[in-house]
Amino acid sequence: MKLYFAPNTRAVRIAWLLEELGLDYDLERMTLGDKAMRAPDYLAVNPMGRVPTLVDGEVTISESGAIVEYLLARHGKGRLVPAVETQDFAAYLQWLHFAEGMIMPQINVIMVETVFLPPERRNEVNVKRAMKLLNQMLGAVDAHMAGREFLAGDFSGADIMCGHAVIVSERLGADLSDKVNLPPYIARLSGRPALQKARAL
Ligand SMILES: N[C@@H](CCC(=O)N[C@@H](CS)C(=O)NCC(=O)O)C(=O)O
Repeated sequence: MKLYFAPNTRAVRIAWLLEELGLDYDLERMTLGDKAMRAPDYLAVNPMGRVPTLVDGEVTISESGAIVEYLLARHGKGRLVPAVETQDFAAYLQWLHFAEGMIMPQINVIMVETVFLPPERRNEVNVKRAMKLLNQMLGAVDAHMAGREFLAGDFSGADIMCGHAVIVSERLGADLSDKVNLPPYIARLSGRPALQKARAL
């Protein structure tokens, strides 16, 4: 298996999962913003020129949430997914998809408007709106986490997807002061050796 990876990106999710599962993989290390990500040989692997991408034999797959579901279905041997007949399974799907569907769109706007655009093209209104929405989304995670250690029963792929989005939100300066359940959740996830390994890649 080969993981196209760049540090401090969504590719950390996949390295984290591979480490949790103890699967062997080769790392194709890239750098965000580097020309190599738009080079024809990489565009042949991922036409968006983005990371993560996973190549597993004949399979090439991108989209971090899809890769998480693929790896767990194909190589997970039942680990890190609640049983389908339990209520936790619905929670697992909901929070796994909440990451890219509801949290990361706000992060994208904040990154574009505070880092990627040249100062003269940045729009403060967009940042404020994205921060407000981000706060609402994190509020939903916080409310769900009351009395829970993880999003869907035991630690699962949902924590890798949504937990990573929560960690990134905190790093970007999201206000967690009224979200009592999120700092301990972040600490719980950050203590996992598999995440520490993925972050050090
Ligand atoms: N929804 C995609 C997003 C992929 C994505 O945008 N990745 C970013 C890094 S976090 C990227 O490769 N950006 C490079 C670029 O925009 O040139 C996923 O979850 O995998």
